Amino acid sequence: MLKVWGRVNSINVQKVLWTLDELQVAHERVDAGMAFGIVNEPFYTKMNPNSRVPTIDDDGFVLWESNAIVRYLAAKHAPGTLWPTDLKVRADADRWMDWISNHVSPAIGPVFWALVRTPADKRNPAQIEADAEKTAQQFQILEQSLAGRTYVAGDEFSMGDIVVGVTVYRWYALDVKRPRLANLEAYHARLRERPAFQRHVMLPLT
Ligand SMILES: N[C@@H](CCC(=O)N[C@@H](CS)C(=O)NCC(=O)O)C(=O)O
Repeated sequence: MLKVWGRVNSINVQKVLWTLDELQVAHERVDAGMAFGIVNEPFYTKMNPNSRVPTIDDDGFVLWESNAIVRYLAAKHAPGTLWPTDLKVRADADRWMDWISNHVSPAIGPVFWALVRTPADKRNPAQIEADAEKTAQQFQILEQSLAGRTYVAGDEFSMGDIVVGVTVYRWYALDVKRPRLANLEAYHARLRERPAFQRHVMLPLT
C-alpha cells in the first residue's frame, strides 16, 4: 500500500493528503517531521536526503518534493480531471503550482513562521508587515487571473488548485492586514466546500 511520511500540520504534507483524499487512494500515513523526528534517521535520509516531509513510497517507487508528488498521483490516478489532459490547461495548472513555490511561499512562509511558531516577544512586526505586503501583491496576480474563472486553470478543479489552495487557506487564517480580493475570496469559499479540503487543510495553524 502507498505509504506517506509526514505530520498533518505541514502545508506540503497537506497537499499530498488532500490529493489522496480527492482520488480516494488507500494509503498508510506515518507521522514524521518536527516533534515526531524520523526525518534524520538513516532509513529516512536514504529515501529523502533532504530530511523533509512529505515523502511517499508507492510500491517501491520513492518520491519527495510535494508538488512532484501531487503531479505524480494526479497523472497516475486522475488523467482528465486532477491531471488535465489538454496540454495548455495542464501547463496552466503547472504554472500556478510553480508560482506558489517560487513567488508566494518565500513571502508567506516567513509570516507563518513569525506569527505561528515564534514567541510574540521575538517577532519583528515591521518584517511581518513587509512580508505580508509582498504576499498580498502576489495574490493580486491570482486575483486578476481568477476573473471569470472558477479554478486556477479554468472551469475544472485540477492539481493546480491543490497547491494554490493550501496556501490560500493559510493566507486567510493568518492574522495580517489583507486587501479585499473578491475573486480570491470567492475561490477560497469554493474550496472550503470540498470535504477533502475540510478534512486535511482547514485545521488550526500550528
Ligand atoms: N519543497 C519541499 C519542502 C518540504 C519542506 O520544507 N517540508 C517542511 C514541512 S512543510 C519540513 O519538512 N520541515 C521540517 C520538519 O518537519 O521536520 C516540498 O514541497 O516537499
